[in-house]
Amino acid sequence: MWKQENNRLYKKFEFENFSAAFAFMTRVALEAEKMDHHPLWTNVYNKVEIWLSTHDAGDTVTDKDRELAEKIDGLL
Ligand code: H2B
Repeated sequence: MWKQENNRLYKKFEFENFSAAFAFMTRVALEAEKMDHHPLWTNVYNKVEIWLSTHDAGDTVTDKDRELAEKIDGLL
C-alpha cells in the first residue's frame, strides 16, 4: 500500500535478494524515463524504498505520482 505522508507517496518493497531488488529497480527506471517522472529511492540489499512527488508542482503529490505508483505496482 502506498502511504501519502509529507507531500510524498511512499512504499517499501522487499525482495528475495539484491538481484531481484535491482532487477525491479531496472524496470522502474525504464518506466520512469518513459514517463519523464523519476523516483527518489534507496536500496539496501533486498529492500527498495520509494518516495514520489512532483517538484515541478512545488513538491506535492500529483496525478503523475499516482500514475507512476500504479505502474510500479504493475512491475512487481
Ligand atoms: N520527476 C519527478 N518525480 N518530479 C518532477 O517534477 C520531474 C521528474 N520533473 N522528472 C522532470 C523530470 C523535469 O525535471 C525534467 C526537466 O523534465
